[in-house]
Amino acid sequence: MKNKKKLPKHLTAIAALALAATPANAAAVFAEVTSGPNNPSTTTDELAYAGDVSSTDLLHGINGTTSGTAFKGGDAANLNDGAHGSNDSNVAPFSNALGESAWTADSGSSREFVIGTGVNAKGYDISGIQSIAAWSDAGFINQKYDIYLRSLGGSFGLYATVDYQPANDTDEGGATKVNVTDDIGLLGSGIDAIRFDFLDTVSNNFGGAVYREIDVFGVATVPEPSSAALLGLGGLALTLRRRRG
Ligand SMILES: [Ca+2]
Ligand SMILES: [Ca+2]
Repeated sequence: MKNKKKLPKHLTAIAALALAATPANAAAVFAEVTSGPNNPSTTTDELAYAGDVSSTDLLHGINGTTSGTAFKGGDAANLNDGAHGSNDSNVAPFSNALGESAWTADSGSSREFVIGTGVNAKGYDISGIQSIAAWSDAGFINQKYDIYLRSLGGSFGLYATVDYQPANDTDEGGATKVNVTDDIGLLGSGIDAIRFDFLDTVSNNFGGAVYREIDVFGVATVPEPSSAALLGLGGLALTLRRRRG
């Protein structure tokens, strides 16, 4: 009887390496800052993070879709239009600043973005999310929302909940910024859509929060390493056949 080839051991070794490379404790990391909260807030407070808004992130130019409770005011499209908008400084009329904002309902508003399959038809690697809220009062700078990620060909799954509420509910304002990253480097890979479900905050019950922008950062997912491993196995099999020949 011929000696059996060693290929199964190579397969076992590759599988073991793959398992060893799989991180065990992926977790969201939140970096949260505020200007204020103050009563009254100042123009400096409200525009503190205006320069951080991105117009080159994955959501830029994408039409979002609202579901659940309608936004309270402004325009939900302002979540990803690449612009922060002006301050309202607690001075009427507020219409200019509100027209440049996305004011969520007290709870239950959702906004979904389909970012697509990307240049490699594999979806996107998501490396970070940034959300900025700013308003002069009523605690409308308090941020609380669920982040849902959808894998290409899959369904939405809850990634993490942002919950940053430094202002009290009636009179404080300013600005807040939350940056979400992951301790293993990516929030998700092969992602083709993202959804934000806005949750109830301690803000005035007249509304939830006044968001100026939500940015999603990442790049198109590249073909999986397993493809390269398969190519390597193919080369090994070819070598074995040549040896036999
Ligand atoms: Ca905006
Ligand atoms: Ca943006």
